[in-house]
Amino acid sequence: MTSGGSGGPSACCRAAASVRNRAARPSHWGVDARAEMTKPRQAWLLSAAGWLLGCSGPQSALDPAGREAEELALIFWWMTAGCLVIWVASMGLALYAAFAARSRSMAFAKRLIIYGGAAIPTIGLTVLLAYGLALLPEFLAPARPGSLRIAVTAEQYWWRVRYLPGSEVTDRVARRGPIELANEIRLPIGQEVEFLLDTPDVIHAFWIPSLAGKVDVIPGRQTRLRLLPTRAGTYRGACAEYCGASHAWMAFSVVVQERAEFDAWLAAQARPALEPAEPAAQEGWRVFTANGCGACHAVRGSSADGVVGPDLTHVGGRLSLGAGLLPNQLVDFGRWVAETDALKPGVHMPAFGMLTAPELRALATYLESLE
Ligand code: HEC
Ligand SMILES: [Cu+2]
Repeated sequence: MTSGGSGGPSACCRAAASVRNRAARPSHWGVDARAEMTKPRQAWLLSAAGWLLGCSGPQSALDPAGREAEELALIFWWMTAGCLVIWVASMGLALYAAFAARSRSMAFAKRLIIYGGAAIPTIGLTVLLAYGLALLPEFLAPARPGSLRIAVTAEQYWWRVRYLPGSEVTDRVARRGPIELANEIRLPIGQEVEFLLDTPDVIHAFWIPSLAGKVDVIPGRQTRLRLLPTRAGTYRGACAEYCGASHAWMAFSVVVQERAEFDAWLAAQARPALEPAEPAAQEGWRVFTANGCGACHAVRGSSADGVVGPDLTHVGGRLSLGAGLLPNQLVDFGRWVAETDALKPGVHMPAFGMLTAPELRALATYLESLE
């Protein structure tokens, strides 16, 4: 994981590392160590095991933060439990066959094959299939009228995000046209949302493991995903279908927040950019226009109105740069512009390596000021 999510190793890796560290301490070997295993330590180990199994974190289908993800996680646990029962039964039979003192009749062997080999697996799999399929119509049903609708376009290698007008949530702040941003989605907690997914290039897949299942994004077709976030937090989404050289650098953040916080954020996103006030930022705007950045990028409220690349109106306020590639900070704006293709292979933005250091700094100051 790079930026955008939680920096550093995930909870599971941390837990595994500290299990290793403890095991490596000499005093924990031998009888003493076992005697030393007090209640709190047992509890700690149990919870560490829970972490290892559950793999919590901002991008885990087993740590659900939404209605749909909870239902999917439940299927997973039922299947795991079912598999465990089948495994124990099979092992038991194998041991019985190997060590049984006396042989059984042919009739017994036949019954075992018919029930254990055909009937029980057929019933088990049918029940599982019915359970899984029964959830599908609900997952695919359109959201209630008036629900928040967000159009997400998968591009090589970033996500164009547009909050569509016509919902109770968006109509408070903007009545005309969608509100556009990139690589970041914010959602009000407890509100149903429908994503309308499309792409102009190749097949991608839209996946926020903490919130819902994975949906393919297919050229020439619109696919949909409905979900309801239930827990506030910052989650990580990713492209889950190989789409080219920088497929692995196509992440996005999903921030689930309280309604009031969300409303304030959306209202800010709807506003055009402010004129650069400081001299350094003004110089940056000059570099921006002189180098034709506005041919591909829009900064609402300015003359830049390109549509090829991400809308930069509020780029300074986003959680990351380049679809989860770099943290959003001054030095990284400069690096992004000067070494684009080295940082992100196959990217559809030319690198501006010919810009001087002061020009890059001014440009970065301008972009960072677009909050
Ligand atoms: C030919 C079109 C094109 C031109 C010209 C261009 N860009 Fe880009 N830019 C893109 C594309 C496409 C992306 C998305 C790349 C990705 O993440 O895969 C991008 C991404 C960015 C990002 C990251 C945005 C985000 O939300 O992560 C910044 C910042 C940026 N460009 C700044 C600039 C600046 C400054 C210039 C001029 C010096 C410039 N671009 C010129 C196409 C262009
Ligand atoms: Cu991809």
